[in-house]
Amino acid sequence: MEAYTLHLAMAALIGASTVAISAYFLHRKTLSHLLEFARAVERDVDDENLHAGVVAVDDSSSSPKRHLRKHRSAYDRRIGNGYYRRSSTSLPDVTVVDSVEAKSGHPGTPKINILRAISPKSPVASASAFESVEESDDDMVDNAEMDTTYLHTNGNVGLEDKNGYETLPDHVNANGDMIQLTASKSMIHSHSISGDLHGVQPDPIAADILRKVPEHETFARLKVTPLEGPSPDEVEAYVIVQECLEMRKRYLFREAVAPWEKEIIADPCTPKPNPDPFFFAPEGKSDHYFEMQDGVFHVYPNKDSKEEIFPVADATTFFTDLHHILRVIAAGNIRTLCHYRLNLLEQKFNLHLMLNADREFLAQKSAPHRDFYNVRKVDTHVHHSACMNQKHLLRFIKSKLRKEPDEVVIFRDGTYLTLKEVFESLDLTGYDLNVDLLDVHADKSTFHRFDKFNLKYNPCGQSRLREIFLKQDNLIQGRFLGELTKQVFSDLEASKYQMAEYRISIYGRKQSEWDQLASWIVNNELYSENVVWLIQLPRLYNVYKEMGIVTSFQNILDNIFIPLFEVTVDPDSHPQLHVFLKQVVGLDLVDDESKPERRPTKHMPTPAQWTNIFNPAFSYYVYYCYANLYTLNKLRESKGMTTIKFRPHSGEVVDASSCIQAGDIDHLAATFLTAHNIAHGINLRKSPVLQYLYYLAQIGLAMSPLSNNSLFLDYHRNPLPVFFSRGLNVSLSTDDPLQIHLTKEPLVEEYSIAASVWKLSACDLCEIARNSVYQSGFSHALKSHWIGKEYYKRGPNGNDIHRTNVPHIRLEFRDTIWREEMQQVYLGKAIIPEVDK
Ligand SMILES: *[C@@H]1O[C@H](CO)[C@@H](O)[C@H](O)[C@H]1NC(C)=O
Ligand SMILES: CC(=O)N[C@H]1CO[C@H](CO)[C@@H](O)[C@@H]1O
Ligand SMILES: [Zn+2]
Repeated sequence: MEAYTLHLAMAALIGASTVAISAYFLHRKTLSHLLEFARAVERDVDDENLHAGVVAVDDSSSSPKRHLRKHRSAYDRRIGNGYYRRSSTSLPDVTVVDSVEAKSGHPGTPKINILRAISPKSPVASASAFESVEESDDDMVDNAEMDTTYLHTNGNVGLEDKNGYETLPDHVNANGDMIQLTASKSMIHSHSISGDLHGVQPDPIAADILRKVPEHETFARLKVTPLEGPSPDEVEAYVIVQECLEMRKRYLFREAVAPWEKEIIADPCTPKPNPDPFFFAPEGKSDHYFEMQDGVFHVYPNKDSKEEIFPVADATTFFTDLHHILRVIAAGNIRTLCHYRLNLLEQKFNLHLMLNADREFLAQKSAPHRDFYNVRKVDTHVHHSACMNQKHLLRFIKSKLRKEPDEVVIFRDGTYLTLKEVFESLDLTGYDLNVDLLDVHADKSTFHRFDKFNLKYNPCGQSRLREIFLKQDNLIQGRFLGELTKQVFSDLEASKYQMAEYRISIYGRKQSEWDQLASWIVNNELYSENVVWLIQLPRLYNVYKEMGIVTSFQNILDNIFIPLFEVTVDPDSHPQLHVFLKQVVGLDLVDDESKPERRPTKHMPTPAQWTNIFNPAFSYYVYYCYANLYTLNKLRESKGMTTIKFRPHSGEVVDASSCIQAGDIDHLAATFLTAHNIAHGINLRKSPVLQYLYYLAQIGLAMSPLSNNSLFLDYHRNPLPVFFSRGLNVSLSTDDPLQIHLTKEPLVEEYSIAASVWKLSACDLCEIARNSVYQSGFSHALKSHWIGKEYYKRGPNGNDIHRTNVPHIRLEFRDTIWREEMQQVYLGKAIIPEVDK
């Protein structure tokens, strides 16, 4: 402290010396004998103290002196030269003077002498001392300081002075004490608007906002402490909830080595785009041997080994666990408890908003550059066959009809037809075509009618146009769809901040589907830094069975998984597929969830035994896809390849009859155990227990309120805003832009409507956008770049407001509440690692 005071004193000393030239003239009389003294002092002070002075001025903003000077200089400049002396009267160099006094122990004369005495000594030298601090406007400050010193130490100003400072009020000159008083006031004031006011005069409010360090945001924290611990009944219920969470942990596939441990990203500047995404280098075959047993592939290190290396829970265990979860979900006391906890979560969020919404808003303002428009958002759920908007499709059809009328595009009724002939056969010209005629939009007639909705995939109600333009396995090898897709990609790239995960179908009718799809991707060079792929499997066993394409459910599993295991063991066997799989991040299950189905029992027929004409239940599909994918991922990971997450559609359909069947609840229970995240999940609103479990496990939900609007649920009844308030891990997605959206940026349309209907704030939108990046399957490097270097850490530690525009306040709130909730459920014994793996 003492050293600090000394620094300050020296700073004052040097500052004073610059301006003391004028004092020199004013106080010529006393100069000569003071000069001696000054020289004596200076000999001691000289070099090192000059440095000390520099340090003091350079010191942190905690030095009151610095604030004052800066503030003063700006103020002086503003009011103009003629007035600066007036302000100088209130300059609080008193502090400094006082400390000199205190130090020297001689109030009065000695310090005056020091200050004065230096004045004749080379002012150039002292000025240069200040230049080294890069304060160009210090001259004025120095003058001002001099004045104060002068006034303070000598109340009797000479007549010549009075003339010089005509504007000074008399009493100021007359009374040093009074000046001192003013000075301390101004000190307080200047503290409040302290800051870096170099050069320009910024708007004080904007400056105040921008200067705030987001990490140090303060906000009203909620501390809700129940008076007493949970009752024995509640403890029992919590233990059951714990068991469910632990069960999910046993099932879920997670990388043994997390991506951020594998690949350390020191500098998350824009990752370089992959120059050659379709490059294939032969990698050779590994010894792994795989074999199908009861519907699940088992992997062995080699053909002779009997030791299975990636075991996964068997079907009986899964269905037993599923039944356990279903029983838990139905138990009355657990339902009541979860319902209560969920409501409490919602109210806590509301309270948080009431207390802190303004601060969140301020924090967002303080993040330079970022706003909702330039935070990254991923469309986490969109079907590739409907990824373009209808106007785009229409324009594309017209341009093809104009530019390539003679292209042979289809084989129908024994003849090959050119594009022109197709339109003639439909009795249409390019000019006739309009969006209404295209008729791909969902409307009232599709509400609750999935069959009709799928008809809408056919432009003009014509499966011919669909086959030509929206299929990849047609006469032109999907060239048109490829071109259309590329246009969609370049629109995305132009938007820069929007990404998409397109879901594209594999049906499981034949094994060659994978190679066809991969070669379509590779031959059309469908690659974009803004896009990754998901594979969707339509649950259509019964249809294929009826058509005689398959004999048992096992056929479908073989068709889907054999090529995947082959290419993983030996990439050279399907080079294009190997390259394509690097861009595939997830596996999805799709179909009409409103179809009635029978709840599986614990002992189900194996897939090979499943030869009847009925479609297996959703959870049956889920188990076999999950189990094979789990084994596949383990194998891929062990070989350093990318993995494919299980991300099915689930809990989508709201159907009156399903209340009785509770089939949709089965879906959500099955995906609770097995899925990385799910699409939709709106039926969670019907089951408080599942909703609570999805909250605790923070399972991602990719919700599409507009899409479900046209199909199953009115927009205003969509549970998204409630889920969001409660802290479920939700993102917004478009699902089917071709049928649903009207603008060129369907994802922004989705956000925009959600924002206006549900009054979501900019902070809410940015939080949802951030969630969408988490839920997506983009690479670790891209995620680091998009949402922050340490994004994988929990809560505010993982946030970078400069990238996400989400205030720490919000994430700290979410994290605190979630931790409290986990402790509640685990009865204070939850172990929550810093990093979620
Ligand atoms: C949200 O879900 C995704 C997976 O879908 C997960 O990676 C992410 O960590 C979750 N968010 C939180 C806050 O746990
Ligand atoms: C429409 C809907 O309910 N949302 C889901 C919502 O509906 C569409 C229809 O495909 C589904 O495809 C979505 O998956
Ligand atoms: Zn969908």
